[in-house]
Amino acid sequence: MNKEKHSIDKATQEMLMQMDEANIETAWDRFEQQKPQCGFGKLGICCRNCSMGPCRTDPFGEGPQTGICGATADTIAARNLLRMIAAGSAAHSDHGRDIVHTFKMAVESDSCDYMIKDELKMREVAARFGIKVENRQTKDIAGDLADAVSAEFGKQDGSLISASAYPPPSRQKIWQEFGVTPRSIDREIVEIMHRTHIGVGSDYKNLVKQGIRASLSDGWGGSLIATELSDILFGSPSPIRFSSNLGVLDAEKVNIIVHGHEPTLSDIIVAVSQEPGLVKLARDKGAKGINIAGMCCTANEILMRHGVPVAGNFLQQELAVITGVVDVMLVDVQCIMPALGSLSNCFHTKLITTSPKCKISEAEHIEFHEDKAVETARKIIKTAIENYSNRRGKGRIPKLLERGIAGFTAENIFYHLGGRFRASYRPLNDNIINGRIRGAAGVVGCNNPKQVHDCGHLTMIKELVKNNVLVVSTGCSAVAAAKAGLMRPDSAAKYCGKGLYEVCEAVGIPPVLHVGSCVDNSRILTILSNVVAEGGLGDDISDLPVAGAAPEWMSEKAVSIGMYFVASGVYTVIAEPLPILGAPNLTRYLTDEIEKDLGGKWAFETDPVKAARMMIEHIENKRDALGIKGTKERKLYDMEERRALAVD
Ligand code: SF4
Ligand code: MSK
Repeated sequence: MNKEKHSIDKATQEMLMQMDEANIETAWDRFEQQKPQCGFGKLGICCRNCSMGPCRTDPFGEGPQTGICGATADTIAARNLLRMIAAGSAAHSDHGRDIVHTFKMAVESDSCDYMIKDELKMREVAARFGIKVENRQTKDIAGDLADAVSAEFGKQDGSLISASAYPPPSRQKIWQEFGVTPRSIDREIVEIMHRTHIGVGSDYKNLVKQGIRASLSDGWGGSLIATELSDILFGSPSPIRFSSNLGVLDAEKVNIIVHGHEPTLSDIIVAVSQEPGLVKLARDKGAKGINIAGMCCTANEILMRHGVPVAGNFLQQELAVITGVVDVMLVDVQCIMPALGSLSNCFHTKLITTSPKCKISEAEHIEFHEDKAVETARKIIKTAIENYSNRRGKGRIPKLLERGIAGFTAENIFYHLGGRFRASYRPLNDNIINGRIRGAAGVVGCNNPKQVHDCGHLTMIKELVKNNVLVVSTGCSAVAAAKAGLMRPDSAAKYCGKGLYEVCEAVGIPPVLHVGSCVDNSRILTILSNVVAEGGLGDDISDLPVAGAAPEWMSEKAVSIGMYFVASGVYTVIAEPLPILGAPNLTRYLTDEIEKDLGGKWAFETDPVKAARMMIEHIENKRDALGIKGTKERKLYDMEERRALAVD
């Protein structure tokens, strides 16, 4: 096996060799079995939205140019794209809804296992949602906030409060004039399903508008609510040390991997795993303790708040089981490969599903209910402890892990960039204006066996920081960066250009800032809004020298994320093209003309160095438009010059 062809992560390569020797198939093997993949599907020009079909159009212009109902390639591809956005937006927003339910329960019940951990943030968020906070009890404010955020999902009139409370006014005006201000979270998703039904709209631009509106209801709505309420309920993150990669598994301890996306169960699992009674039980069974590690975005949630080690990103989930030391793989929702079911049956690992939304036939199901959170967590941990003695041998854990710092948020960046007594985005804006930092890039998203695992993320990030672009990262991209040491502050000396290095060195931050899970892309939106509000870099997000990228994306959530970044004014480059290339007008619109409407646009580039250079070129063009093209050295005044300074 040419393992380098699959991954640049050494731990992954080591495990792939083991899987090959043991003749166990992985996502990479199944990807090979799928080749050649369907060309019509890739181009987005097959439709099965009614039973007259399935239909397809001929991209070479020789065969049919419409489906049976007359839908053109542009219509078909636009409808398919919208349905991807609906699914992605639904996944994020349903996650948000579950957090709202837990928050409501915490507010209403005195005997609940959850409580408000960040009261200050609760008051700030409540004020943003227009709730009176002065001279009121926490419980009363929280009750009003729970009602307000709950209503965002299903309200029938008006528009999302968060979409007018968080983005810059200029951005809100653009959305209003273009007619894409999100109205309510569920409504936009439902309307996508309506509009893409046979015989509703066929104008691709009008269809895309609804995709934009639904994506905005995700980024500035459902995802934002998930982030804000998670901080309130589980505590706002602050910079925290952590370790990452499969080497965080411990052969001598009971290992539980929490995998998926939501923090509600995993946060409790972390707390309960430290109960002396359970630790003693593990010791009685011959283990040295209980080791919790994360996978995918559940990992990012508990890493950001508790420093829980991360075992890996999306393409490493199967590899973790094959180490033979995972006693329980505990999953909630999203990004969980069905293959884990049959795979864990080949090992002693117990795969436990917990959500009624996500059952896997070969898995044990222990349903999680927030009102019995601690009780359920104890049961799951006991199951893992019992299973420890079923291990077959010592297992094989790659001795590879890396350390770093995570836990950056829109709020605490204030302190790191401004110093404890000068909490402000001013130093960040000043360093962008003076050119030490050329701009910022959000590098986010998944892994995809179409790309060499982690290679797209790391190659792009290294090219960006070398050119003095500060990187913020979420999801599996953040895990890739962490495993490669890019979240160590000392990595700035190795990878950054001079200006960015000086800033990282002075402030003590790594060149890649981990800002959380997939729903926490909303933190990036808030950071961009704060940078605009600080002043000096234009009036709108589209004026900023910033860009976004998802170099190894695979999930429908990534399509929604990309669309809300584009619709917020951000140039967004992805590797695998959106499945629209068979629709020439739609492709031209999304990769070019949409910029006139919304200030952002899509680009597709599989070469991560080329993609990074496209982002850097965009950043430099934005600097040019702002009149800050060059680099200004910091001016040090002597006493005479200081006296000469005019004081108003
Ligand atoms: Fe074919 Fe139109 Fe039906 Fe799609 S909606 S399957 S293009 S007839
Ligand atoms: S987990 S959506 S593979 S980033 Fe958020 Fe990773 Fe993508 Fe899932």
